[in-house]
Amino acid sequence: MITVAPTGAEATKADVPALPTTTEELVETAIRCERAGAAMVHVHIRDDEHRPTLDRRRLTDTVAALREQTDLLVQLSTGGSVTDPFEDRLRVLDARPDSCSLTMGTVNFGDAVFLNPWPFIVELYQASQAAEVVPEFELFDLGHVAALHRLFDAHGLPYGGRVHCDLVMGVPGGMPGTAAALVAVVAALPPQTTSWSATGIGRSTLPVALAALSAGGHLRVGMEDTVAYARGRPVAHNAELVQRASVLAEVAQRPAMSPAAARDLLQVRTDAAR
Ligand code: KMH
Ligand code: ZN
Repeated sequence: MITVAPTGAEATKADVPALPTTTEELVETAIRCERAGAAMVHVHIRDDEHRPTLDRRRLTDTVAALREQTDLLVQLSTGGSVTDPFEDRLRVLDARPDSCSLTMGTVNFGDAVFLNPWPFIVELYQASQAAEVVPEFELFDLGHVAALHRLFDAHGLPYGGRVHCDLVMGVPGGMPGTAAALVAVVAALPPQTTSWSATGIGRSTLPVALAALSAGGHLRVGMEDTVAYARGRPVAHNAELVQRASVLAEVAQRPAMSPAAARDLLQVRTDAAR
């Protein structure tokens, strides 16, 4: 399964003009990435000034637009940007995505701190169970894996009964984007885990993708995680990164999964909207 994370909350439109920040750009990106082999889109939205926002109406409209134009699973970020308040991050679920990200602990994030205290994790998890939204557990560090064990022990399985994790590697302040770190985290995942993917930030993109493919994982790529295709060569379009991931997956004889197969893998709800 290839997930594309096309926008994120960190890069600015001024610095990275190819970043999809409007709904039109996001939908165009999603269409091209689906054709290139993506099955899921991890969505952060921007306001009219291209700044990160968790505006509820805009989130709902974005989910609808993506569903209308693509068959991709729509995953909304509940991480938002490091300055977003907890209440706004919880209300992301009101937009009724197929999936939501759920980060399993606080982590230094460059010069900032990405806050995910335990009570917030539990509240968001229980809200995802009630809303029938499948969480993707974002793991930035080995300690986040320990928190995942604790979560299942105390609060049971997620909606749908499947457990999908995503290793976010190479964030300055989190685990490094290396094969050794990936192997350590995968070995420590809870037994309830049914699938996992990995993404490497910046220059760790390729090492992490290759390690994930060889270790049986799925892939996340996109301009949220890297804005350079190669040294000194900016990404021109997210579809380039998806295309490269598809080629790597093909070479590894693990070809890209369709959205329908991903829906089955993650057991997202079958919605009247579809
Ligand atoms: N933008 C980061 C602070 C998520 O999407 O849930 C958080 C993030 C994780 O991107
Ligand atoms: Zn994100």
